[in-house]
Amino acid sequence: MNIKEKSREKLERLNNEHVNEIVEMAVELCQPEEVTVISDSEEDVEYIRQLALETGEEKPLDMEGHTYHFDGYNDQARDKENTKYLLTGDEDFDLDINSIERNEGLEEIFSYLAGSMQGKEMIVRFFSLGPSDSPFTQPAIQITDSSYVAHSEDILYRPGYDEFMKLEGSDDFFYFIHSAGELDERGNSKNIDKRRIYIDLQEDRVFSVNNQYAGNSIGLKKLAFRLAIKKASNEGWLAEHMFVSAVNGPEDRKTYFTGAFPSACGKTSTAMIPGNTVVGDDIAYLKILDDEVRAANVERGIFGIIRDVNPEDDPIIYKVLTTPRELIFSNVLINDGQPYWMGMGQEIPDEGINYSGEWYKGKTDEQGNEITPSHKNARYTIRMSDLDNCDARYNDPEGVPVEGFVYGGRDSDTSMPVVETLDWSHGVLVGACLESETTAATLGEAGKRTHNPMANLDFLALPVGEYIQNHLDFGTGSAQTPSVFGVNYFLKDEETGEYLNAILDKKVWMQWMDRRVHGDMEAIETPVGYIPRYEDLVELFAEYMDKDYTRKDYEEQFALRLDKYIAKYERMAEIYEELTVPEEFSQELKKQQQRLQKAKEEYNNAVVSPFELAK
Ligand code: SPV
Ligand code: MN
Repeated sequence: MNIKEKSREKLERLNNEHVNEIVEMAVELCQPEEVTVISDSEEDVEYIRQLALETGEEKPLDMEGHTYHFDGYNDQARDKENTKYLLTGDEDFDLDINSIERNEGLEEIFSYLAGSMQGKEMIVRFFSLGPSDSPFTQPAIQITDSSYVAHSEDILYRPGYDEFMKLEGSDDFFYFIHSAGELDERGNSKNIDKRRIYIDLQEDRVFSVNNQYAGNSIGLKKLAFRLAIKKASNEGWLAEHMFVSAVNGPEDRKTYFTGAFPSACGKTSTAMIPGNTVVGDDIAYLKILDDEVRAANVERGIFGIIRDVNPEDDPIIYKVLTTPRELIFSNVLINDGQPYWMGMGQEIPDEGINYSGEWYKGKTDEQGNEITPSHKNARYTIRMSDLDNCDARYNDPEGVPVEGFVYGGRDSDTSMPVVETLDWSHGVLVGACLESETTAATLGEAGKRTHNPMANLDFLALPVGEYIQNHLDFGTGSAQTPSVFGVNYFLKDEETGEYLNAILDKKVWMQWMDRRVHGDMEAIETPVGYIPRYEDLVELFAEYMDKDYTRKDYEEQFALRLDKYIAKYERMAEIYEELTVPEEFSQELKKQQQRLQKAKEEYNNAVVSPFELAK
């Protein structure tokens, strides 16, 4: 095995026996042809950019700095089935979270990793999750045989070699060992049936093999996130699937919010509301510092869905994607040195190269399904600092002060567009009762509701009751507890099936949250929380949307759909009765049900007008 002299020196300089042991273990197991250790120097970062081109994992496009990458045809999203926690003896996570007996899992994944880097170069990189030199800093090592993974991580995460110097030999870091495994003629992972992602909470490490899609391969993204959720719970802080962004309120007032939404429920679009500024779009660490709740973006980049990014709906991102800079497109259509994607607001060619190889319009797969020109989960990888609306404090080592939490699901017939919860523990209830309806675009029955606590179901690394307890404790740990809001952008008219809100109405909801946080507007108390007064929305819609907000709009959107709410909380009670949850939480759920029952007796109606509630 060939470890280059310079690489050896870089390891020696860290003077950390734990790092050395891990690198040795990875080398012995994966048997790479050579090992390259990457520091934070520009020379090393450039080495990886070039390597990605040399290996062909990325190819250049006509636009300067732009490259594209393809994942294998069946490797286009997170593999939920084969992502498992390694658990021992009597450990068990509820909510059907996948796990495997630890020794059995280690044995299996080691057998797939054995010799997986033969003939390949093993890259060892050091990163900082969260800003470096900060109370949020979480050092992490990525070991991978994929130059695309190593390059993506450079765009998405802060460099961390210097953080490892500061560790002074400690083992307080995460590490990730990834191999794409054997490759086919297109350079894609061949043994998809042996794709595994195994999370070892005991050792703060994750092994990932036979895959390339970033959600599976990039240790620092959803794999580190799972380790962080567990660590946060042990240490009394939060790791959340949340955006962080600032509402620009009256007189240049800036108010920071964090928000959790299941996929395809408006998370990125909320973070990117025109006029607001963005700190992060995917994962936040929240800690109490100086008696305030502060949030930091774990990442410094965005791995975003490219579908429907066009000059009309997403002007800021569109501009980034169409001007020279370092960025990676994945799983889009390539034709004559140009990238194309669905919904880009421009005609797409009838042929080109895509994730299926040579592509032509009408091409079908083996099952006869039409292959779309770009995959519906095709993505771009860019830096936060590329965005015109990047918040000035996106890299602040102290984080940003959070004054409101937002939880949103996809709900066609129950939840109001915006509600402020009664207090923190009611907010925890609303977060823990998030549901999302499947759309025609996802597999399975359309309109089916799935329960997704805090939009974090896919990443929970502990029993949900412990996770909820940590949330309950966190809110009371600072002088100023953030307000908690529920939003729903997907309410429909029952008869016509039309959405009751316009896409950008969320801008008004966020402004209302800003007014509420600062005590500038009163609200109406209802059994499900505080809702806006009609006259306040008239004012906000006029100011921010230049729109007449009618009594009819208000009446339809903010009607209290009592029977539906009662049914929702019955579903939730059924789920949570089966689980071990904190008594405070069970009481909160009961109180919610009782308030709804009481309203039902009082109004004796399935639906109550907000004008009625205001009386
Ligand atoms: C998500 O699916 O929530 C993502 C993309 O942010 S992935 O990297 O696949 O997790
Ligand atoms: Mn995500």
